Amino acid sequence: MSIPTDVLTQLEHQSIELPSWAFGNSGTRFKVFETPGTPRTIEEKIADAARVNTLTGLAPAVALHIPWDKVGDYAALAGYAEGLGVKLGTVNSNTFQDDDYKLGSLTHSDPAIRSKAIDHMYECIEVMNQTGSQDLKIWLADGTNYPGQGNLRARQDRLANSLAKVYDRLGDEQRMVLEYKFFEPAFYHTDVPDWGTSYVHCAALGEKALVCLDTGHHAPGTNIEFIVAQLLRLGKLGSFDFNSRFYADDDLIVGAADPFQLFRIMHEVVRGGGLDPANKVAFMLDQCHNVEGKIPGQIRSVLNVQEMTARALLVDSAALEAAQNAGDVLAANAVLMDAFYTDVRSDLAAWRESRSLPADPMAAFASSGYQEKINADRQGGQQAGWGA
Ligand code: LRH
Ligand code: MN
Ligand code: MN
Repeated sequence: MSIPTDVLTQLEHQSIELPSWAFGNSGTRFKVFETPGTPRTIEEKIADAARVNTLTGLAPAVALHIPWDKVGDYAALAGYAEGLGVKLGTVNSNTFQDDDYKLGSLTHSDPAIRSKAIDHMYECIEVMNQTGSQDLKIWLADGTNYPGQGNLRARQDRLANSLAKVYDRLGDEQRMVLEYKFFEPAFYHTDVPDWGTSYVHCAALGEKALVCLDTGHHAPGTNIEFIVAQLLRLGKLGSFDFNSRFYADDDLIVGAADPFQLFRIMHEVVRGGGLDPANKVAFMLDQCHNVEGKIPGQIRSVLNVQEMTARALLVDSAALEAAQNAGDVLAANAVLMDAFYTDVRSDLAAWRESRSLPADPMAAFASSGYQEKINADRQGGQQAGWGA
């Protein structure tokens, strides 16, 4: 079969932001493996990300993490990125690697520590002013390990208060995306553990505050596509952090652990208008490549997202609706499964070639000599951030 033109047209606008930290060395708490060719600077991370975009046409933006990607002149960094054909995207805040934040950041009981965390968010907004980025991403490690350790309700009140101060600093075109995660590093309670809590805060803040859904941040068995449908329905799905997981926050290649789940998520994205640029849903990867090559790991990831988007776009929505309304359970399920089981890889390869992109970006990267060159040129690469 060949993919209909209207599906290809929708795929043309797809863009998936890459995390700068995917290119740095990372690992587990047991070991961070050194990888040849690892970037030593943010410029080198951007160069690697730009390479993914050149080969796939899918990744025109790079997300920064502050302070991991701190530089003196962000406007110059944006110019450097543009020279390589990419933009600087989401600015990720980091209030999880400073001793002061051991017992919390935006929720801390000490006003001085809350102020320090708020000032960090202001610093990130200043970076956004210089890079022209749209989104400030806030993920908090805040939480407690033992019942009684903290006042759960007072922490929510302080969180609301701190977030309001950050929100007030946002420019007209800027947004805040509040990421939730059910546990880790806190093991008893987390202050933003689920989409509902993120939604409650975002709804109170206003239209520039939206929920960030990291696919690895749910309890096993959670129906993530339901959350996608609900947030799109509420107009509050701001962004995705895509990755996949077998156990917890594994940060594996998106679509690797459960391609069917990725398909179901993309089906709800398509159905809820999430691919329409007017709805401004930002698609980002949040992954770490501990044992596999980092650039090919990112290429594989964006191709997986594209493939599952294409399959989701192939769902015969009229037939699906008719079967649903007729109460024909198995026919409705069959419509969905027909699209999921459709192998779109050769069609997408041909389409890439028609747009002067390599038919097989993985093979094109392997034979390009880029990896060999950076292996030789770069000595002493940086770790992704944590464990550094
Ligand atoms: C937290 C998280 C968040 C951080 C990133 C490094 O687990 O998903 O998005 O910024 O990892
Ligand atoms: Mn994340
Ligand atoms: Mn995570």
